[in-house]
Amino acid sequence: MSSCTSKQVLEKINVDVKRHSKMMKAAYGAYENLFMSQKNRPKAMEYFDWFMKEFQGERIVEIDKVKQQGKPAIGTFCIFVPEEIVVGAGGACFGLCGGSQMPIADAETELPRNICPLIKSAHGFKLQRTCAFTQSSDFIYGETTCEAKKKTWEILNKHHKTHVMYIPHMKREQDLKTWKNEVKEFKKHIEEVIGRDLSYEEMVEGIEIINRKRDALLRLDKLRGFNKEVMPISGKDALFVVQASFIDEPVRFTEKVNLLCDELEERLSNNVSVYEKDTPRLMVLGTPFALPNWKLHAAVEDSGGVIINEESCIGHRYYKDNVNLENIKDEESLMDELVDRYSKVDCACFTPNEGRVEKIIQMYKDRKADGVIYYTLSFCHTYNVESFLVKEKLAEAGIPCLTIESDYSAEDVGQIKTRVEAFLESISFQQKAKKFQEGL
Ligand code: BJ8
Repeated sequence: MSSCTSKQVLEKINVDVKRHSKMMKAAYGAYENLFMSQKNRPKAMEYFDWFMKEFQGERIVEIDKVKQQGKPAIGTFCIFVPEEIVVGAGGACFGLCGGSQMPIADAETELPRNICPLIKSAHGFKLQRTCAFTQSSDFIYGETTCEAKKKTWEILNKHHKTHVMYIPHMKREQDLKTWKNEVKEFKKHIEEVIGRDLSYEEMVEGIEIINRKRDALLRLDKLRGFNKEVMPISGKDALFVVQASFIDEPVRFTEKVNLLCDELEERLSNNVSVYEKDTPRLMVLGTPFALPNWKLHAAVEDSGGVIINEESCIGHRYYKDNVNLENIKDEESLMDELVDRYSKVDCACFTPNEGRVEKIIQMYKDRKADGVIYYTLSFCHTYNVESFLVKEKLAEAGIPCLTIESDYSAEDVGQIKTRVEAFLESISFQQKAKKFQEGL
């Protein structure tokens, strides 16, 4: 597909093409600096390098074709929206832009300054018309997970058709019943776009496609972080793959991730590591890393550490559970299994959110990690408050933890790097002291 065609599509969906092209140049420049300068990258990352260049170009042309066939294109901000239903209808379900500082000043003309940067960034992208995914959406599906989000949808709806899914904040029986009705309503909205009922078989197919995508991501997660001596891929590259999972075509994406995993398996058996054997291996816990938020990963990996897992919605929380197809025999049981799968998401919007801490400790043990960073986007109250309970348990388990609260601006880059360096130094010191003691 020629770039001229991409441009025509961008114009058709009313993207501010000039501003969009400036933004994409800046984003791609940052990607070249941070990603393509890395040494010894897996060859299979070439596809993802191409995707970074084309996700707002050829991918948008692809989505436009989907729409021309009368199939849905749905924009989301949260992993609670059941993408299986959209994919079952032959449509495209994608996460909207929300990881850049660039549109925030525009967003602050309508939103308060002191709310989470993810929401402001996403809203600003709409005001500027610089996210081709937002512009492609038949409608946006918001949810009631946090205060700032649910109020923003009322304002966003003035600019772009926005439906809101009610996500309960508890997981009692009555909450799950309400949730099931919300999933059914979501299906109705998709049927309105396609102008017919969605069949049971189509929904099963959607589930199969997305299950396979999550399986591939889980495979990558294990290959990336379970070996203490060999790190076959950098944390930055693995993060980008997960970020791409929210916008790429799922069947092709799954195939490319599995090819990458094949290569990583080979690297593991041949001891090909991108970092030295004693590099401190960290897990990151907390809020999502929307594309192109690479700030923390860059700080860690430029300071001599490596990130081996994100306990985040752009990460393990997204792909850890699949829909159980074995229990599905009709549409009602299919809806039950969807709700069952989605209610396993341990977002801090739930109270209580039991199980998250135990899961984190288990993940830490499985990976034999050396420390964790509890990362919260500024003004995300749920994750910020919940960090107290998580850190308490981590301390009991003797797990080193650094807390970082940040936004998308460049202002605190130096400060974060200094704190990360000090954290990595203290981990290395403890490791050396342990080895010395063991040698005595
Ligand atoms: S399931 S984490 S994607 S809500 S927008 S809650 S960072 S203040 S994104 Fe999330 Fe769904 Fe939960 Fe995951 Fe905080 Fe910001 Fe709100 Fe946020």
